[in-house]
Amino acid sequence: MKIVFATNNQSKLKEVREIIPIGIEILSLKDIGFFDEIKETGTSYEENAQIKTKYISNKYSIDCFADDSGLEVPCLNGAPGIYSARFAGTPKNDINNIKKLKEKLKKKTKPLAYFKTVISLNINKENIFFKGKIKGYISKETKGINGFGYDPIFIPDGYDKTFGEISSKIKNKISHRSIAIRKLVEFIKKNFF
Ligand code: ITT
Repeated sequence: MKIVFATNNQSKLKEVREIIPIGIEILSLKDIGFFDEIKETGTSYEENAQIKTKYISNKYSIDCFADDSGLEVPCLNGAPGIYSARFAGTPKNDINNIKKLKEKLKKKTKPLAYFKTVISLNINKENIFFKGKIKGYISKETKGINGFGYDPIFIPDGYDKTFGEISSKIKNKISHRSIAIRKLVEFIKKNFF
């Protein structure tokens, strides 16, 4: 089967294509000829993920899913959270986001952090959510070139390396996104194969 992943983030697209098994073909927004940005005006991951899938499903009458995700730091009251992509302003910039977060955490040692993902799936005119979460802490140093976003400063529980240093194979086994994607795959296999 073919399904659209409604994202403009090419790193997310690459990750999800690596996680999804053979038999489910992921089409990108470019593949269906969509080149605009969908405004994320919601106040939760659920709302923002659903805004993206509703927009694409309505415009193209096509099955699709989207993920809205973010990094939450409890000692900053959950910031940057749903504002993770544009934490240091617009247009989004990973380096500036990391700089701003590290500045806010400079007096803390190993501050607890969570990556969270909510996937909205629109299929056969039905809408379902799948969630994923991973616990870790924010590293004092920015390390590694793998992944994207806050990966070079996030150390997952049980590891002593950042997601930027860990291989994509391992990130895709343990990450918030991979947990949510595996739930989506199970759902699709159970109901549509
Ligand atoms: P789309 O909305 O087009 O999918 P986006 O990058 O704007 O792309 P989000 O609105 O979901 O996506 O913002 C998520 C931000 O949270 C993302 O830009 C990163 O800064 C951060 N983030 C989410 N998942 C991450 C991950 O696996 N590794 C590192 N940073 C991540």
